[in-house]
Amino acid sequence: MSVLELCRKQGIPVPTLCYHPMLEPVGKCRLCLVEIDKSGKLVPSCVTPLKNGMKIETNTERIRKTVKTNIELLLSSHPHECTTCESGDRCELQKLAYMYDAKGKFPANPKEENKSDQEEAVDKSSPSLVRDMNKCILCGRCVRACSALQGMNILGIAGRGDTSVPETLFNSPLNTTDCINCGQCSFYCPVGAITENSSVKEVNDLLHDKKQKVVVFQTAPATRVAISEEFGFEPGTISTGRLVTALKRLGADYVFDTNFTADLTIMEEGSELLDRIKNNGVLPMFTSCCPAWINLVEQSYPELIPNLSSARSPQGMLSSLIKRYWAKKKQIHEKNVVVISVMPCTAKKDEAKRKQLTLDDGSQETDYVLTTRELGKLIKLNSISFASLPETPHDNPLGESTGAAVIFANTGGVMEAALRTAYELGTGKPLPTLDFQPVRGFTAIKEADIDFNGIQLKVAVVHGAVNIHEYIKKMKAGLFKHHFVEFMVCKGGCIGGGGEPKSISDDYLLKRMQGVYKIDNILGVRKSHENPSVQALYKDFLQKPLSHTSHKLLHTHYED
Ligand code: HC1
Ligand code: SF4
Repeated sequence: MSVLELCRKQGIPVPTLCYHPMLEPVGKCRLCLVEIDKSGKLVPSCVTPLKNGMKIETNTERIRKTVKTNIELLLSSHPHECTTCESGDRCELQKLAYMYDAKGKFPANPKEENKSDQEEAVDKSSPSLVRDMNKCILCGRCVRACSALQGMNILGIAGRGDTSVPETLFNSPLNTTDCINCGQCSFYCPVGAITENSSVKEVNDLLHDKKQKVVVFQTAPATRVAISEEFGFEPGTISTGRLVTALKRLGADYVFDTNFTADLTIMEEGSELLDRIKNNGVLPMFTSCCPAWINLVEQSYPELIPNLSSARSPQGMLSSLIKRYWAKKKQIHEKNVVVISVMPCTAKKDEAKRKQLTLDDGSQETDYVLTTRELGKLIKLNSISFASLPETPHDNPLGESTGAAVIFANTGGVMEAALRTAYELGTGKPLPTLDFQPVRGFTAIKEADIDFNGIQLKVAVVHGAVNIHEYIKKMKAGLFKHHFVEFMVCKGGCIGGGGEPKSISDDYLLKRMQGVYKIDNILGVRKSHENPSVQALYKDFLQKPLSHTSHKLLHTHYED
């Protein structure tokens, strides 16, 4: 344990910028300074190992002065655009500047003298992210997230000293690299140097002038246990009903639930798995709901495209159903419906733009994607007091869901939900226990064997892109032989998505995960095939899983 970890555990405040509990410490920003055993030397506590009997000073005059100077040094080369910066009130540098009263005489915009360099440093090429390297403070958190957590190495520190900056190879625009849009770099950025490519303005304008449009929102499983963090609540606080009320107050005409199509995904994907097993189809079959995972396969492992389930993600399924089925039933022209999804994920913005997920006229089925963070901003912008909102249920019929759907948010959740249904439909018996522990928790690669009437079904769950690379390497070497594998690119699954609130406590992922399982436990119906609205949809419209209509509306294809 480091000195900093002890301090955090004991609740002793120590300022940090380059440190994040999920990343390897590097001792770069020189803000977490402490003095050990009155040695007269200040050392960064994040890389100082704890020793028995150590005397640690965290708050001497010298420490306070040095930390303040180091913050002022950062501010001297940082643009003063705090009032308009996307990072807003979650900027860690801004908070520290206020706390340490860092008020040096700084140039208003230190890089002003060279406007073209300044503009060149802003990369807006990605559908998911914006990189403004003028605001970079060189903490290296984005680089560590991209390399150590994701194994992607899209960003690296280029140059030396004052001119060094995290860059892509040859400083190419992000959309020309193999970036998978996971947004982990934006999640870990403590300032506004990497942010989501925001749709807040367009959505806000639309909500204030709907121009006869019917505005329909959909809410992803993971958003309901994280949105409240934007308003100061503990991670994992369940806010499903308040989330719906907030969207209605913002002007939503309908709020449907992505969880509904998570249940539908289980019906389609589960049937596809049983079909592949029965008919010697391509195995292992891979889940297809994580859009950054799809990007990874298409860009880096195209030979594995046949292994991907053809089922669209729940976001893709729901937008398709809203425009192609529900709107028709309501006698609303699909062109007059605007679908906005609220997602924990920046890659969903990229998914929404896939040409496979457009209407016949080429318009997007999902018109806008807001991350959980963006929704927090939109709610604040419209002076809605989230904490005091009453609860409203989702609209139906595309808003009814089960416990199996909500656990999609956690690593292992898609697998557990699939097993609850596939086991019962395949064997005629329910799973001995619905809480399927072998696929739960934060172990990088989880494996389980399930006895399917004498056939051993071998499954695995992998989360975090760095572990996915490892899994694929071993699978290709013949070390893994599974029938069905769940892949989620972010650590913890969607609860750790790149668009989730930027919590920095040590246990925010665990708390979100527990919140999700709590919802599953309190819901009366916990198996996707028992969702009455899903059953009715098959009866009235889709007929059966993998039917012609299902294929048209709920499935997709991939391209390298
Ligand atoms: Fe996810 Fe999914 S679970 S991918 O993590 O399959 O983003 O929450 O919405 O689409 O349902 C994300 C979450 C989400 C989809 C579902
Ligand atoms: Fe790396 Fe993901 Fe950021 Fe792309 S979005 S640069 S892959 S961390």
